[in-house]
Amino acid sequence: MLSRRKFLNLSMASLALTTLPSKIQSKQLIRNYRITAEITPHLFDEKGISNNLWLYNKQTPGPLLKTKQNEIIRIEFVNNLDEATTIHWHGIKNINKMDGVPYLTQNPVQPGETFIYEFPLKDAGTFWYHAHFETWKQIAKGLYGPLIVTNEIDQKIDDNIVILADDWRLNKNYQIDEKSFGSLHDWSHAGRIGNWFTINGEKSPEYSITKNGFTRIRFINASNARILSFGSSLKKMKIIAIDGMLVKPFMEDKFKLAPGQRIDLLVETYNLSTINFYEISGKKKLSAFKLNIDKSNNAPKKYIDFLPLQEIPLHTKPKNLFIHMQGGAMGNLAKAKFEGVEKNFRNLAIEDKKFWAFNKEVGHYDHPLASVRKDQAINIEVWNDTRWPHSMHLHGNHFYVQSKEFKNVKSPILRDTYLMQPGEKSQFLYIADNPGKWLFHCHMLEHAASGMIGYIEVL
Ligand SMILES: [Cu+2]
Repeated sequence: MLSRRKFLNLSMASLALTTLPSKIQSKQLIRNYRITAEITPHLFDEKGISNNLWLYNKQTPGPLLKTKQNEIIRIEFVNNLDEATTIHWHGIKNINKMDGVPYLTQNPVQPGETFIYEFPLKDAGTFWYHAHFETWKQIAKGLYGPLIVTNEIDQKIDDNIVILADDWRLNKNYQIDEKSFGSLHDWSHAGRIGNWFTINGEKSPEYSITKNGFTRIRFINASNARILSFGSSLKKMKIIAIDGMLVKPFMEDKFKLAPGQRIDLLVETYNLSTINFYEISGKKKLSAFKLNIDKSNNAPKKYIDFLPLQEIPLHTKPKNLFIHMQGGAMGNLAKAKFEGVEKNFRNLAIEDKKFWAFNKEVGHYDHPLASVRKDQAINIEVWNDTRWPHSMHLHGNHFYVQSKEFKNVKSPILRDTYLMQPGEKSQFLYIADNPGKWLFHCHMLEHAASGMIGYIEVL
């Protein structure tokens, strides 16, 4: 175990290297995309077409946005829905006004309106984008897609496979179950858990990969609330990146993937002919996807070197912020403040549909948690004092956390979304080098909608 002091030194040092450039340089290449949001029919199953999905560019997942590190992405976004929406770029150290949080960083994009999102990609890695307006409904209806930023490491990779997993809730007619949107039970318990598991919109797809090659598999969990868990026919899986950030590679026989999180694996095929991946969070092991090794396509031998993060001692005393998470079913939240009024738990539930609080205050998009000065080292001390796990996400920043999520990694890792177990206390360490209002919330979307949300302002 690292001592606390050593942990802080290590964390602050590495973070100091990841400052966002203050302005976009004109020589940077701009990648242009156009994205629309619209009602789109989709065939999940031969027995019936789902005709109430909301998708980007009429496809699920939304289009793969691909850029190189240090390029600029420019997305012309058109809202063809009949409700307002916004897009959040999950995991990107974004410019605050491009972060996509309605009422906090931008006005909602109204039906028929166009909004231009334009920002530099400072980090290479696996990211995703999704709707951030009534997120619990808009993501459940399909408004999300992958955003992949590559760099020189990816040139040595033979095959890149994005695995965007979702846990839909369909009714017996194969439509998105709209009746249960806003279910008080979901909002106060584990969130909206689905009954129809897909990888890239399909059941158990298959992909072909190069023999003797390197395959990078980029897992993204777009579920509203289900904590996915993946296993495979490989004895061990090599994890090379977490939430978009490279890690010193380590092996696990299975791994969890909470809503919003990403994990990248590096698979070396050797003499195998197929590799099967399974989703193993439920009672029944589900076939997730299959890789078929194409023996006619033989990659030349090569070696990939992953540079670990630099460690330079840095002596900064962080500012401590305290987040005491309470609420939910079987919880200990007797009363909390909502919009300035203190109410007991029962009244919050009945009158306001609120169940969760940070520091005895029920949050919303423009609920301030703290104000800190730019470049201040921050230590968010989070206590999950509830009976439920929570997938805690900080916008616009990655933080160091002594993760308890893996068996075989002991040192602090960089995450933007950390899965906290009931009762767990943890510390999220980062340098607040990105000015603006950054949302901090549970990525179990029903929890965020019913109070587990607020923002940290960096001045
Ligand atoms: Cu939660």
